[in-house]
Formats: sequence, structure tokens, C-alpha cells
Amino acid sequence: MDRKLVAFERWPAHLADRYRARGYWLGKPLCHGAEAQARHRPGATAILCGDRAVSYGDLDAQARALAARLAQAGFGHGDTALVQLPNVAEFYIVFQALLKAGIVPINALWSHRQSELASYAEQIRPRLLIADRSHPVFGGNGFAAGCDRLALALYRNAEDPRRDLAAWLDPAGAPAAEFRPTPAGQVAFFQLSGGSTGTPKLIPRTHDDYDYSIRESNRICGVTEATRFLVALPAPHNYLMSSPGALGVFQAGGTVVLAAAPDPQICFPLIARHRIDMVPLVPSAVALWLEAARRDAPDLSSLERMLVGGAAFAEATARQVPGVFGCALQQVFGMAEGLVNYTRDGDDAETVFASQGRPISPDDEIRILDESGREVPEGTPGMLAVRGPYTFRGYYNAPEQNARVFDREGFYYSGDVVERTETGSLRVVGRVKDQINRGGEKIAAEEIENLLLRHPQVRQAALVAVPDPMMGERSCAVIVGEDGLRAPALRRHLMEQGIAEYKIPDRFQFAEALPLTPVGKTDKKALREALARPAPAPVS
Ligand code: J2J
Repeated sequence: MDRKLVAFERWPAHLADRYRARGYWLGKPLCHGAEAQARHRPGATAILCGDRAVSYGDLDAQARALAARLAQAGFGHGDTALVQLPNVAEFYIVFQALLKAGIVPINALWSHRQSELASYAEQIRPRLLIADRSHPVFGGNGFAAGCDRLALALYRNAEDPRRDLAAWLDPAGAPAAEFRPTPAGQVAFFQLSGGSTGTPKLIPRTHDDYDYSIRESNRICGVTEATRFLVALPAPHNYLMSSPGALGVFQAGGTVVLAAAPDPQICFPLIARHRIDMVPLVPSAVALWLEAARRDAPDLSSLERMLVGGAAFAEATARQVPGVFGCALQQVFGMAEGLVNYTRDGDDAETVFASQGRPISPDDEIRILDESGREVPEGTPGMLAVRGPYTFRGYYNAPEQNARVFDREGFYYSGDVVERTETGSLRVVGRVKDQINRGGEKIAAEEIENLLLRHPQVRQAALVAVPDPMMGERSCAVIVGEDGLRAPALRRHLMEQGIAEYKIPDRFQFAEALPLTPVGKTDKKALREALARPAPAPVS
């Protein structure tokens, strides 16, 4: 008997009907692409991970083995899973397995620590945990013990054979238990929001909507079975999953090559060795790659396309990409909540280098609005609002936040400030959300401010972005605290709370008071401006 499926905010019937009628929503589970490849080309390589090659046949057999064992152990529809794995083949195999078995996962980033993981667990109350013993949070069983509904924890690098993920993935001896994906109109998995609030929000993505964004991304980015795609950024990130991402590559039957990090020293040899032709990067990684490529003259001759997105990309840097890497640049402006924009092959140079492209779908409805909610004229910056066939309709279990970021017509306000160019592309020019974009990694100011306020000597805290030539932005915490409070104590305090390292402020600044707006809120604009000014020379 089916348990209750994961609840989510649906598209209204008239829109859902339109998306189906127009062939966007196909009614297929998200795992169908890789399954079709396993049927037709089982020997083709799906994943290269270190010295391991995983064929489509292996990928499917291992995913089936795990799905069958989980089904036999009583897992299925209505269950959720918390998954945290590094950039390794198992990440994708586990994801396929959970899709097959109709278990809804949330894939945490490898950089996430106790605080983020506990927040996810609290929100989805997982019955299944899949993690890695080599991660600082999962060296022991404490985390699992703290999850109230947890029925099973499996680990990579486990010593105990009963909890060993590798054993659960082994096709040898897998039972013949029945399993099936959740219906295509239902939640397939949770994506992570970059966030601007105190707790990280979860984004339910359905099979139908995610599959559509991947299918169209493949077409727009020219992904085929010959594609050799480098995943050097965190694999669970929406960009690396779906724009066109590893799932796009699996759908087309190409090869995903995994790297632990986007460092040129790691990635350049992989590009040469595996003849990689497509790579998605964030602007801060492009800056490192440009420097290293000029210095070391590596063999990057196989590269055909570099996707760049996730954070503001300076036009001057964008213009260097084709010359230095000998490949095409494709800019992408996307979000885990849905909407994805790409520059297209054949676009004029101005569009490719100085815009972030246009939406995937003719049914992506975009509004660019001024403060009073009126649409602005072309070329004028305004707030981006969007509704469409793969943009979500509400964060999971978050009615208050949903009331703030959706309007009555179901348009989602992403917090980005954009303008429309003459050619109909979008240019991202700023944001109104209280977030720091640190080289593509998003930090919700409120989340860190709340953690800082837990320190007994902190009276007020404000986290703001400061410009940085490499990262685009770094974070600075402005603190009003008791005398004698210093940065190392606050850094230690945050580490003890167990947060991802990229969220630890790069800089601490101590102040007598925080500037206020006329309505009495912290004036972050004033703080940002003050911090961006060069520090006055010390008086001797
Ligand atoms: C400026 N800001 C950008 C860009 C995202 C593809 C690519 C990226 C993401 C992603 C993604 C930007 N220029 N080119 O999910 O599928 C900022 C915006 C946006 C936020 C979303 C994908 N591309 N951004 O970055 O959910 O502020 O997704 O709202 O992590 O990143 O962040 P995230």
C-alpha cells in the first residue's frame, strides 16, 4: 500500500494542462534517460571517477541492486532520504537508485556540516541516511542517532558490513523485490536553495519539471552521446545536475568525468587525458583557469564549450575565454528554484559576452518590475519575477517565506535585479535578496547573523558582501560586541556551530553601532559602501 507522497505546492490545473499539451511534461520518471542508455548502449561509459569507469550497464545494475534492497527493507513511496557524498560515481548511482525506488532524497553539499545537515534532517525527517564515514560529521553514529524517524544509515567507507553502501550496491545477490518511481507529476527530489533566510529552504522538484529543463538544456548546449563533460564543481548543485549537468549527459548517453575540485592543477590533466569537450564553471574558477592556462600552456585542445554561471561574470573576463581556451563561451543564469537562461550558439558577440542569455522555454513568463510592482521599460533594471513549466511553486513547508516570494499569480521573485537587452536577453545587474554570492557559493546573511548572535559577547551582527577581484564577493561580518571580542573567537564559535567553511566570514569588522535605515533596520547598503571604501591610513 502506498504511504502518503511528499506534499508540495502544485501548478494550477490550467497551467499544468498547458505544459503537458505543449509537450514539456512527458510523464516520465527522471531516471528514464540513464535507463534507456543502459538498455541500448550498456557498454558505453557513463562515469569516469579516478581510475574507475562505470558503464551505463553498471550504473543501472548497481542502482537497481540498491533500489531492490531498499524496497525489501521496506522503503518506498512517502519516504525521504538525506544523502551526502563527495564528487564520486556513487553519488549518481545512489541518486538513480532512489529515483527508481520512489524515495525522495535531498543531496547535501560535501561542504555542509552539522548545522546545515541538521536543518535538512529536521525539515524532511528522513528514514534513510546515505553518507560517507570520511566526512567530519559522519565519523561516528551521533548524527544518525539524532534523527528521530531514521530507520537505516548506509555509509561509504564503512567498516561495518551491514552499513556498507558498497555492499548494498553490489548487483551480486540482490533480491528480486519490486520497486517503482513516484508518479512523474510528483516530487522526485529536493533541491537546495541558495537562501536568504535563517534556515536553508528546500525546493521540491518534480520528475516532469526537472526532466523538461534538462531535455531543453541538452538541446541548447549541444549535448550528445559523444559529450565528455567535466564535473569539478559540487555534483549536487543544481547547475551541475541539470544545466545541462550530469543528468543531461546521462540522458544523451555521454560521459561524465568527475574531479574533486575546480583547480586547474586537477582539471587540466583530466581534460587532456579524457579529451573533455564541455565544462561548466563559475566565474571565480574561470579566473584561476585563465591565469594557469596563460602560465602553463596546457593541452586544452579538446575543449569545445565552456559554460559560465552561478555569479556575476565580468564582460572583460568573458571576452578572454575563446582566445585563451580555444572554445566557445556559453553564459548561464540559473537557479535551483527553476528558471534557467542561456546564451545561444549563433548569438552576436555582445549577447554572448555581455548578457546572461534568455530563458529555456517559450512558456517561461518573465516580468521585470519596479518597487511598486510595475513592469519597467527595456534596458531599465528591475526585480525579476518568473512563472513557468520548471519553476517551482513553493518551498517545502514554508508558508511564510512563500507568502513573501510569490505573488498572487504564482510568480516567484528570485531577488535578482536584471535588465532586458535590445536582443531580448537578460543581464543580471544586482540583487535585492540578503545574500552573499561568494564565487557562486551562496550565503544567507541571516543564517550567519543568527549563529553569530548566539555568541554571548555579540550584541548585533550584520553580514555583508565586499567586492573581491577573484571571488567576485567575499563576506564581512560587522559586529557590535563587548570589549575585547576578537575575530579568532568568533571564527572558532562559528566552527563549533558546525557550518560549511565557505560561510565563515572572510573578514570581521568591529563597530560601535550599526547604521540604521529610516524604518530602523540595519542599513546594509551603507555598510557595504563604507566597507568598499579603502581603509583610512592608520594614524601614527
Ligand atoms: C549572475 N548571477 C547569477 C549569473 C546564477 C545554472 C547556473 C547557475 C545556477 C545557480 C543554477 C548567475 N550571473 N550567470 O541553479 O541551474 C545567481 C542569481 C541566482 C542565484 C541562484 C543553474 N547565475 N546567479 O547559481 O540556486 O542570484 O543556482 O538567483 O545556486 O545565483 O543560485 P543557485
